[in-house]
Amino acid sequence: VSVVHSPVLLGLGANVGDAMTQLAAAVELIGELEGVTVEEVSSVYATPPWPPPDDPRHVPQDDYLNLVVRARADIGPETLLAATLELEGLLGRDRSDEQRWGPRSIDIDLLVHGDELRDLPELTVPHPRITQRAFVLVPLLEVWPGGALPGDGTRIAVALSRLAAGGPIEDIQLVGRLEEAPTAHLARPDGPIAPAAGFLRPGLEVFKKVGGIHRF
Ligand code: A4P
Ligand code: MG
Repeated sequence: VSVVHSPVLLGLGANVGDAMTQLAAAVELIGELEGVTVEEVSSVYATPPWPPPDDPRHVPQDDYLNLVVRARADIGPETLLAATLELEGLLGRDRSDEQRWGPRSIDIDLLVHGDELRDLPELTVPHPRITQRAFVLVPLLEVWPGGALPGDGTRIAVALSRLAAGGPIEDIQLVGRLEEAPTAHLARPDGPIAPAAGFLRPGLEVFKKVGGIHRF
C-alpha cells in the first residue's frame, strides 16, 4: 500500500430516492474508512443528467445531486475503490439492475488519487470523463481550486473553461451545504461493515467499526 500525500478527490452523485440523505451517508462513511481523512466537502449541486438529451446515449431520468469530497488517503487507489464500491452496496445500490449512465441511488467515482495513474477497465484514474462533466468540474473546482489532473497536467479551471466554451454550464444549480440538509437522523446498519471484496487484500481492515445512529 503506497502512502499518498497528494489529495484524493471523489465525485458523488445520486438521483433515486432521498438523494441528499444518500450523499450525506456516503460522505460520513467515506470519512470512517481506515486510512482516509476527509478534508473538504463541496456544496451540493443539482445537475441535469449527463449525457444531455441531444446525445443518443442520453437516458431520461431525474436531475442528480452531486458533490465532490477532497480527502487524504494512505491507502492506494485499488483499495479505496474497493471500499467505495462496498459503500455503494451498503447504501442500497444494486448494480445488477442498472443501465449505463442511468439513474442510481448513489454513485461514488474516484476522480483523482494523488499522482497515481491507472488505465484498467476496473480502475481508470484520473477518471476518464472528468473534463466532459460540469457536474464534476464545478464542485471539483470549489474544493481544489489550484488542482491539476495528473498525467497531462490539465488544470481544473482550464478544463471547466474549455467545457463552458462548448455549451452552457449554468444548468448546474447550487443547492446548499450538506450540513444544512434537513436529514437530521440517518438510520445506520448495526455492527461492523463487512470488508470489501475485489481488490482488497485478505486481512486488510479497511473499515473502522461503525454503527448506531449518526446525526448530520
Ligand atoms: N471504474 C473504473 N474506474 C473507476 C473510477 N475512477 N471510479 C469501474 C469509479 N469506478 C471506476 O462503475 C462501473 C465500474 O467502473 C466500476 O465497477 C469500477 O470498477 P459505474 O459507477 O457503474 O460507472 P458507469 O456508469 O459505467 O460509468 P461512469 O462514466 O463512471 O458513469 P458514472 O459517472 O458513474 O455515471 N449525470 C449527472 N448530472 N450527475 C451524475 O452524477 N452520474 C452518472 C453515472 C450518469 N450521469 C450523471 C451522473
Ligand atoms: Mg461510477
